[in-house]
Amino acid sequence: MKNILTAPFVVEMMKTTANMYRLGWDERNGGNISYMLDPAEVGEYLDTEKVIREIPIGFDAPSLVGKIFIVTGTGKYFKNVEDDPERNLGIIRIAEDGRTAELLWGYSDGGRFTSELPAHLMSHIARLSVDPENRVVMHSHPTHTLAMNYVHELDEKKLTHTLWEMCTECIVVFPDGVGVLPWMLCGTNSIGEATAEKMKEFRLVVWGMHGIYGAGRNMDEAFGLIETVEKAAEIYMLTAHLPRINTIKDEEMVELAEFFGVKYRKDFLNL
Ligand code: 2HA
Ligand code: ZN
Repeated sequence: MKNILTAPFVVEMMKTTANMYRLGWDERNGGNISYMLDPAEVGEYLDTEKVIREIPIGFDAPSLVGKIFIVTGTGKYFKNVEDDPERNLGIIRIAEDGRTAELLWGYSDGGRFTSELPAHLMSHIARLSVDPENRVVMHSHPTHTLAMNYVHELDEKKLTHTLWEMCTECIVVFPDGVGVLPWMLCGTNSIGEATAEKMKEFRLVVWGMHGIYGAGRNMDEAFGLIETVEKAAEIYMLTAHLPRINTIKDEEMVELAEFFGVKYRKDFLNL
């Protein structure tokens, strides 16, 4: 059996959480990541017959039975993952009953997965229904994205349009736009269901005055989506109070989307 601490998926979780902490997006216990793993690859590092303990997930996820995820722990700090991955991360498999998580590794202090597990697993189900290759769901509190939530209308079309205007590459990176939820109580099945509903349409979902969710086929895609929104939001916050002299026009966004061959939300432009 190979050493789990050298597994590429554990190393990726360590590097990504450290990176997000350093960017200032994940203060204290803010943020969480879930990453669906290949059972054969996990089998190189763990005896997958050995279940450490069982933890109820609090809802039914029949379509995820047998799926294995590495997930950040509840109350754990992104800052600390790199120093003690086994305490701050866990590898879980959804049991036959579809409502229990079998702990295969991690949460070594008796802990459990993020309180946002419903939003994560429901988002995985939603993304997999539109993209069978989806693997990563990521939640974060990026500073400028959050700041923008207080001064910009929380409307999907308007928010996406403003973000697209802020960097030339935005419409190419997230042509599907950004879904938006109003402020809602976090950590609940309701916010999970609302997030998943949006995830059928968007890879990015803003949680009003809380943060953002990103989904992708790998860590780079999920991270890159959030990173690009955050960059655009930063430009917005640096310029929103100044007179706007120039802007990227809608016709230019069409030019970009067509040149790069992306399927974009035409209804989010004002043509
Ligand atoms: O887990 O970010 O939304 C900490 C959070 C909750
Ligand atoms: Zn949060």
